[in-house]
Amino acid sequence: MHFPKSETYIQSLCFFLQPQIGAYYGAELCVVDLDSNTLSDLLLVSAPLHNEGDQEGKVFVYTFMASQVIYIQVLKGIPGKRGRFGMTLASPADLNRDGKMDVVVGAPLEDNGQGSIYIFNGRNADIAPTHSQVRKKRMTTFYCHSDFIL
Ligand SMILES: [Ca+2]
Ligand SMILES: [Ca+2]
Repeated sequence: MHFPKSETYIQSLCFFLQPQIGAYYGAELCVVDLDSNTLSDLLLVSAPLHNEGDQEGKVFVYTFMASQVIYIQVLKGIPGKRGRFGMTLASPADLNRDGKMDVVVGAPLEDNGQGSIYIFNGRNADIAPTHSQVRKKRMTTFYCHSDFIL
C-alpha cells in the first residue's frame, strides 16, 4: 500500500486542526485503501487522549486531493465511555463484503479496562461515521460476515 503522491503530504497535517495539548495526536496512524486498487484513499490519525465532554479519544480522517491532505471527518466512540478510543487502528479487510475496506478502532480501557473494538464501514470516499458494531467480549472468531451488517 502506498500514498498516491509524495509523502510530503503529511508534513503539515497538524496545522489543519488545532490539536488539544496532551491529546496524543498521532499515537496511531492507518492508511485505508477503500477500493483495494493499491492506492491509499484515506489517512487515519488517532488522538486517544483527546477529551471533549464525556468522550475520550478521537480518530481524525483525511483524504488525499491533488497535492494536499484534507481533513474530512472524525470518528468517535460511544458517549460516556472513556476508554482511549483510537489507541489502535487497523484496516484489516472488507468485513461486511460490500466492496469497501473497513476500519477497526481499539478502545482498550473501555468498560473498566476490559476494552472494546469498534468497527466502522468504509464507503465510496469516506467512512460511515457511526460504528457498525462494538465487540467487547473476547472473540474466538473475528470474521463473521452476517455479524457485521447493520
Ligand atoms: Ca484506493
Ligand atoms: Ca466494507
